Amino acid sequence: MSYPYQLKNFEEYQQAWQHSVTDPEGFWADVADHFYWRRKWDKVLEWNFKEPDVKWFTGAKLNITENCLDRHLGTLGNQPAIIWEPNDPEERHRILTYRELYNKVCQFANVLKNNGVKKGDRVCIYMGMIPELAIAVLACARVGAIHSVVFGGFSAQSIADRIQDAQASLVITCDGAFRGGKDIPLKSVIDDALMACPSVKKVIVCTRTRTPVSMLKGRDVWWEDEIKQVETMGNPPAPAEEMDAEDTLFILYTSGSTGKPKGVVHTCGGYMVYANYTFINTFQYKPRQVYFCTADIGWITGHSYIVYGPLSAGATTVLFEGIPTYPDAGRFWDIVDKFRVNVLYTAPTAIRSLMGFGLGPVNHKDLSSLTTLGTVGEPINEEAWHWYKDQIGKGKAPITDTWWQTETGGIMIAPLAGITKEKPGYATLPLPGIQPILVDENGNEIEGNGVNGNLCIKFPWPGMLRTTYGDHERCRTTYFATYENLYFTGDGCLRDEDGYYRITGRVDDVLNVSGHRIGTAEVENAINMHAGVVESAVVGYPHDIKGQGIYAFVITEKKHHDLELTKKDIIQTVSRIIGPIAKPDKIQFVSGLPKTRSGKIMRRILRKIAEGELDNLGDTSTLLDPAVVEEIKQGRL
Ligand code: 7RM
Repeated sequence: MSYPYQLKNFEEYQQAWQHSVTDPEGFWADVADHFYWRRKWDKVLEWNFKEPDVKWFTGAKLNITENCLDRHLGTLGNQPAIIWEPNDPEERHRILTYRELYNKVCQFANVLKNNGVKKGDRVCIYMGMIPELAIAVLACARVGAIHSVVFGGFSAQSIADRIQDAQASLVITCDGAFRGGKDIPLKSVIDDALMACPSVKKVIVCTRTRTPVSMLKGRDVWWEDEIKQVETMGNPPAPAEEMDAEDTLFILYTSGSTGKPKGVVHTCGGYMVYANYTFINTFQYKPRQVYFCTADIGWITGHSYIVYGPLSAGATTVLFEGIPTYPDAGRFWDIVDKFRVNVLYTAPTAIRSLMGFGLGPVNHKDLSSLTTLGTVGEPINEEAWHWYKDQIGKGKAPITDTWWQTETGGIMIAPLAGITKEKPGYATLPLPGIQPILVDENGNEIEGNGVNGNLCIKFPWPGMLRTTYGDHERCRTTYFATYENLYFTGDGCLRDEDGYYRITGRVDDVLNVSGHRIGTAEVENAINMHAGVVESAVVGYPHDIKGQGIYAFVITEKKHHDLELTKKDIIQTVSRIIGPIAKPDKIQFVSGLPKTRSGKIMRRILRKIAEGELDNLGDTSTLLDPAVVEEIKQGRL
């Protein structure tokens, strides 16, 4: 593989960015030319941000798996595609070459077909981080089914919501998943979820933990048995389904400011081009390098930068089943050492947490293979940035702080590693093809440098979301209605004197806890499910490791009960309704909440209290009951 569209120096970056603004269609056509299309496009781009209606590469036909697998077989057939590192370091790792991965994806594509899956069907995938997860994702793409991967940390209720919204007909899961010292009983969670999901006709269960499971006759089948079936059929070929560039590739649910997560829709052609282009340019990936992204495939980072970006580039991608601190806080460094990892892409929360263990777990690990470091998911504080730079990169590996979102499909603002300048805490400059602008509350563009505003994007890019599944109006109101003719990111942003961008965090009611997006309304809904709760309000507060912690103000029924027990119950409830990632860190019982005369909760005040900024709460005189603020301040945790 060579990457003719990989930018090599700052001049090329500047020229490419200019080109992408003056002639976006020409710019993207040049990139897209380097993929395998069954048929090329009639038109590069048609768009309006009003409806919105955005189409890239219209008329083009392709299958993304032919770009990730088939086209590499001749040259890279024996190269490792996936290196899998198990949770337990004592267990043997697995290496799948491009040919082996291709064969397995084809086999499982036939399994899907044998189980009635057709183009356009929705398939929910709920698995741990094992190679079969990547195989399942790619097999869906091969047969034209729309995958909806649900992170293994979500609860039965969350899965059920997502399955119902997408009307999925098939679920792929495992008996269980190993994560650190825990076994998560995935199949039993699925069984609970499916009680409320009549659309699901089949469940394919892959063996991992050998946890006992119950298999429902006529519905549940074993992955391994189904593979044997395909082998008995003599492993027939699995031709890739011909997809339109604008056919849906996948749905991925993400939290917003309302209580219900949205199904972000990505399409085959544009997403492929964008995931690949951003992978190659941001990380400056060179053929044969070993690349390790520590995200979970259940999040967009895993979709774009464990599976589709790297594989479409013929890269070697490391898939790690476990967690950074198991069996000890040196695990990432052991993996870097073991596989001679060149590019490491992780989250600030992981860096901060590992930093807390000191240098013991880092010392005596050979990290000399590392040429490039990346971060994603949340703002990185300077201390963590420098630790990453000095202790992990030994001062010589560039760091790329990548800003992007589930909705953007791929990296938007980031240094091109080693090519454009880096600045601690800054995502720096937009990739060529991306036109960010800052606006004030009225939607007026804020020009010049040394300014703060809401971050918007003013021109389409191939990886952007097309809709939110089953509810286009929601897509319009969430992203395209706040400011006319702009995509609104929900993030606040600073553009410094040099024109470099620094993301300051969400300006809506979305929290970012350890790089996971969680809506405050979602957590409130879950808390309110608890029988003793009357009302609640949730805000974020600065947390040393997680970035943000969850602070819940809760009104309970006026009964004599054990408040400590109620706290535990509430945490349990949130864990059951959403998943452990949404558990509140602090719960303060209050007798009332600060509300405006129209009954709207004044979150601004609660946020200030949670942050400990008690002296500057602003004007509270217009509140329905100003006295309640004093009580909340007194009881602050
Ligand atoms: C990739 C991903 C998106 C939100 C986004 C931001 C925050 C992501 C950075 C960042 C500061 C970064 N998708 N965010 N990257 N903030 N610097 N480099 O995380 O949909 O799950 O979250 O995450 O607020 O809007 S996501």
